[in-house]
Amino acid sequence: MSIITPILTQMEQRDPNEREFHQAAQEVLYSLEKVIDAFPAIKYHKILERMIEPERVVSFRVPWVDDNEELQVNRGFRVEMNSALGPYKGGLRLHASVNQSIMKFLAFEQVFKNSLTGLSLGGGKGGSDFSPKGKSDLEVMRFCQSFMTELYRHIGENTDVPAGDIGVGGREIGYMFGQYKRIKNQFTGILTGKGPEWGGSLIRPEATGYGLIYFTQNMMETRSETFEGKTCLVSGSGNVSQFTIEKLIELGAKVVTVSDSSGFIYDEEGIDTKKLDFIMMLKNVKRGRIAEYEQEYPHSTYTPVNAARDCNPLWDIKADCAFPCATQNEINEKDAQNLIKNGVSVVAEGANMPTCEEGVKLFLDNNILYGPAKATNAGGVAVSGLEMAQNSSRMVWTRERVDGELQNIMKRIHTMCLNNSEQYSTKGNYVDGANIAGFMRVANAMIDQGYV
Ligand code: NDP
Ligand code: 2IT
Repeated sequence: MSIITPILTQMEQRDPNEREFHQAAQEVLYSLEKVIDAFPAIKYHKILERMIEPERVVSFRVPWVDDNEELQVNRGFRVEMNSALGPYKGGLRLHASVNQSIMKFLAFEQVFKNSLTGLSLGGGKGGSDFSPKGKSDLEVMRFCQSFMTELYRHIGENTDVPAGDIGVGGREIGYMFGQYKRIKNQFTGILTGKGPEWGGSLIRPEATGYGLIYFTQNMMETRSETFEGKTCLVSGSGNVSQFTIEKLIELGAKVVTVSDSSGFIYDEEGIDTKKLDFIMMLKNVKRGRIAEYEQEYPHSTYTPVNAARDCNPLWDIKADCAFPCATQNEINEKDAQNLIKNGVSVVAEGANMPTCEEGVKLFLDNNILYGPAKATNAGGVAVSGLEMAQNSSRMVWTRERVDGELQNIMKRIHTMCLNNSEQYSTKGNYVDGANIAGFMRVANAMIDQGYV
């Protein structure tokens, strides 16, 4: 019997309701099965058993008062997964779906992603089931202040450094930073994604989307391909999607879709920079719905989400490349089949774990250039690491310097994934490559640091 079988069984028995966490852990453990025999220390030091158990999970009450002067109570989390490589690092998600399983899956993925960046970053994730959608600025501020009034005691520039994720952008980071500073009377880099005038790094807002495309360029180079003239599908319309689209336009690709949780836009003519400006204004300033794009550009079509459908029609549009940038499990098995049937040759993930297990298998079996999230979207946290470096040295780096570092980091991650896939699995299986490369660095650090 494989050594991972009892580990997975115990994990499922301990927390039977944590479906997303099981999905993330299973994928990594199946990849590691291929290296366990070559590294007996993994078994001896119980590295796998320790890695799937968070170092700490904090769950707390977040009371706040809405605009009708009614008290609301949400649940806050911080999962501090692994600190072998550095302070816990990872985003905060504010979305109605947030629960412990989603927090643990995201924190688990973050450990390997952060390891791949080559920086000194442990892994963590946090958030709340509070949804900023439809809330006033003051409601969001009161929520963020209450959230930080508990979170502040668990974080610190050398302990745990949160950042943004779904529902957390510059506005939320600002309110949380202000509350931390007020409680502690300290101006320190305890969050990344800050405003550029008060400690934020240039290029941090762009970093995840840009990094995704830099990584994909590296993958495409292995087949002597470029983005010029390629038709691309992008889902989501938030931070990651916006800068993915911006970079794709710059490289001569044609992006024909964009979406939010209510539906998607198909623009056959392609989204140009002017249309992207409209999307950014709509989503970041007006905080409106993507359906409004159709009113502004009537040649496009809007398709609302239909929960009764067994697949998402966005993924059934003929294209060369697909970039899921919204949320977990947004590509199911049928969606993956549709993408393959329509001739997609590149799938690279901006969102965390956007493809279900069966979809991942289909992409690998069909020779798709498939870039898994923990490698492809690592540019965001990598520039967060650069923000931490700037904060501790009290320096501000230029856009060109940060962008150059980001490109180098994405190139290095690509090379590492490719080399590890060739050495331990099949060359070009970036799933095994990313899981094994990310794992080895953390495992070695855990062995060096003893049984903690
Ligand atoms: P944003 O909140 O800026 O945007 C999220 C987008 O995804 C919105 O368009 C949102 O639509 C849509 N969305 C969210 N939840 C769902 C859902 N359940 N079904 C359909 N659509 C949904 O978040 P980000 O762009 O920052 O994050 C997107 C993804 O990228 C997430 O998976 C995140 O974990 C990942 N990521 C983010 C990084 C970052 O630096 N921000 C770094 C690495 C990964 P709506 O407006 O209707 O909610
Ligand atoms: O999933 C992610 O990597 C993020 N949300 C960014 C984390 C960070 O610390 O910048």
